Parts: sequence; structure tokens; C-alpha cells
Amino acid sequence: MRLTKDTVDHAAARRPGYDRARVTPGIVHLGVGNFHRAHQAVFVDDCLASDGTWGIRGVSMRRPDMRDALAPQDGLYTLAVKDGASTEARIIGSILDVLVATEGVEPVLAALTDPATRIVSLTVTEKGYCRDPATGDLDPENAGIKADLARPGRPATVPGLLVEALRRRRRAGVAPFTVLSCDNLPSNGKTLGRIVGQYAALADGALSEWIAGHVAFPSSMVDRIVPATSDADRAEVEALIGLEDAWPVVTEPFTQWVIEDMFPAGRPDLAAAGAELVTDVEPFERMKLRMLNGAHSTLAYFGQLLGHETVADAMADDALARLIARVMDEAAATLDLPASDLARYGTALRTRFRNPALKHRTAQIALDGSQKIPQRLLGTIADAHAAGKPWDGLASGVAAWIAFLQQGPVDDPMAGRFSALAARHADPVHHANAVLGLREVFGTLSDADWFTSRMRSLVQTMADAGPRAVLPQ
Ligand code: CS2
Repeated sequence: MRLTKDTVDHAAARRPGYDRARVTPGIVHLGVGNFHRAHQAVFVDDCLASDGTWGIRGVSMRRPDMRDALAPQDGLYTLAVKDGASTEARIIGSILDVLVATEGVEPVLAALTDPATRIVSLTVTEKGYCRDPATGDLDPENAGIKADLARPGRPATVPGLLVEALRRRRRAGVAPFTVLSCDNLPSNGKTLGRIVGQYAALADGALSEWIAGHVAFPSSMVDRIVPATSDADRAEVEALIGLEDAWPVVTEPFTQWVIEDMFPAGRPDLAAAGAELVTDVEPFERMKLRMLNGAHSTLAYFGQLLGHETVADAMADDALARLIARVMDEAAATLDLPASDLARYGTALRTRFRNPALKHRTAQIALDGSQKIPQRLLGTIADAHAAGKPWDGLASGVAAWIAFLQQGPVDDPMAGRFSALAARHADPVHHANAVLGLREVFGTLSDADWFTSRMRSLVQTMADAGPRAVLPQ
């Protein structure tokens, strides 16, 4: 029997503690993937009992698979929280429906322009921002951006969609929504606000000014480890809850959401649900990006080179675990937070990475390196070097990425260029030189001898003696 609104009462799991039939939409979320379903949708689920006006309408930007799984289940799905041998199941009801942007943008624009929509939140991954990774500005050469500017009424990119929705709201005299970025980017709200402003300036200068004066883009730091769902997860959840769920989501116990409290159009009582509402998110974002995500990417690329399928497998490799501790220490030394807090944070992260119940594949984290490496490792390296602090561990992570690119092919918006470089340069150091010359990734580090010479030497050592040769003994 399938999980639906009519069968949910039979689920052997915690169920929504509110009457779903009375919930009305107040949030449109772009990018309803597993991360959103295990994070923001759970916080909102906790808010719905006290205020039912914040239901979520999900939007898939490209693929219909999430809608196809959730529509027959009336939007319901299982959250399975795993810690070692224990699994706790809970049914989440905050997502009311899912629209698919590639099947028709008008229904999406209708949801975005509905006066009831007061927040538009996003998890569209780094590449969804159509930015130049090194500078964080809109990439005007991005093919999707060019196409959207040519036909503004039918946008397909995130900046195009937000600007068209805001244009229509302004024209109709409807107050703007608040735009809440939940992606792993530094100053994610500010970055998105700038990108949206830059896109609007190319489309319509007056609109750009109106957006700058009227639309809030709070930043937020999001954290929860959420692997892709496997068929084994589906079978386990079905056995646990006694109902079939086409797309449950498996995650860890830890969850954190730190949000800049700037919601002129209102917000759910997220603090009551455990979120931290603050005036400045940036120190938290930088800590998380540099210590968690920087270490994650390093584990992912070494894991791929050394044949470790999951993060927990990679952490069981002692030399790699030593490197990860070093990466976290080097990153911590660039942060302006109390050292004891950072040390505790690092220890807790390593315990989370070791959670054997999470099959978090290194291949999943290795995706889209060109979009991730700048804010996860390169900014940290530049800061550490400027302060005369060590950055050897961080550099090994970048070297592992370059070696991974040479093995190709990879899944990345820059995959075509990476394949061409790998095909042109058989010699690892020549290949590394060519990759280091990509300014959209490395920015000014492309020209910094102190950096490029160290990278060449690491790549040479790895090529001569294997990736293990650069790990701490
Ligand atoms: C991971 C993140 O896939 C990745 O790149 O580093 O998704 C990571 O699991 C989350 O940011 C944890 O909060």
C-alpha cells in the first residue's frame, strides 16, 4: 500500500501534527531535492501546527522525477534519520505540491506572483546561480542567461525566473516576496541579490533599482548531510513504516539553519522550530563552507582516487583522516571565531563524517568541482597564505581535484573544457598548469607563483608516487 493522505494514519512513524487540509501555501521553493526535503521542509513542518499559512509549493527546475514520486503520495514522504544502527522515521507534510519548470513556466510564474507567496527559498546548487565562480558575479556569457535575456517572458534560469516574477508583481502592485538562498555559497543572500540585480540591470534598469530598494535577500547557513536515496533505503523505509514510499529521504540526526532575520513580508516562527535567527550569518557560513565543505570535497577527490566509495569508508583510511584533521585546522586558523569553539566544531564534524549508517558517496560530493572549489578551498588558501599560516593540507585537496579531472570524464558545468584539457595534456604537470590557468575558477591565484609552483609539485609527487604520497604519515 502506497503512502497517501488516505493511508498516512497507518504509517508506523511520527505523522504531521496538524490538519494538512487546512494548510495554505506561503512559500515557493525552487529546487525540491533531497536536501530541501530533509532540511527546510522539516523546519517548516514543525511550524505548521501553530501557523498553517506557510505550506510549501515545490518547483523542480528541470526533471519531473520528484513530482512523479510525490504527486501520487499527495506530497507526503518519509524522513528517515539514521544514527549507527538506529533509524527514526517521520512523515513530512509541508510540501503541498511540486511544479516542473521545464513543463511550463507559466504555472511556476503564477505561483511566484500569487500574493500569498511571501517567501521564495532556493536550493538550486552552486551552478543554479549562473555565476562566475571566482568572482561571484552573474556570468553574462552563461548560455541560459543569454537565452532568458532574449525572451524574458519565458525564463528558464533562476535569475531570469526571479526577475520576471518580481517584474510581474511590481506591475500588479503586489508586494515583493523575500528571497531566501539555502545554497552553500559565501554570503549566499547577498550574492543572489547581486546576481539578480545584475540580471535585472541587463533586462530593465528601472526594475533593477526597484529590486535594490524593495526586495530582501537574507543569507542563511544550512547544514545537514543528506545522501542520494538508494533502492535499499526505499526497501528499508517500507519495512519500517509499513507503507510504500517512492522517494523517502535518509539523513543524519544533526541539523542546523542559521538565518539572517530580514523578512519584510513575514516568516514562519522558524526559531520555535530550532533555527537560529541572527543579524550576521557570514561567520557561520564561512566556518561551515571552509571546515565542513572544504573537508568534504577533499575527502571526495581523494576518495575517488583511492577507491573509497563513501565518506565513512574514506574516514576509515587513517592517513586520509589525518589529512582531514589538518584541512580543518588550517581552515579554522583563517576564521574569526574562538579557537575552542572551532576545535569542538571540527571534532563533531569528523564524528558526523564517520556515521556508518549514511552511505554518502564520494562520487556525489565530487560533482561540480568548478563551482565548489573556489569557496571551499581557494579562498581559504589565499587567506592562510596572506596571514603566513599553513595551507599544505588545503593544497592537497586542490591537487586531488586536478588529478581527478585528468582521469575524467567528470560531471560539471565545465566538463567539456576539462575533457579537452585532459585529452590535450598527458603529462600531469602540463595538465595541472592548464587547469591552474582557468581564471573563472582560480581568479588571481592563476597568476600567483607561490600557489601554482606548490600545486605543480604536489601533482608531480602524486603522479610519481601515488596520491598517498601527499597524505600526512
Ligand atoms: C556536500 C554538501 O555534496 C556536497 O558538495 O559537501 O552537500 C554537504 O553534505 C552539505 O553541505 C552538509 O550540510
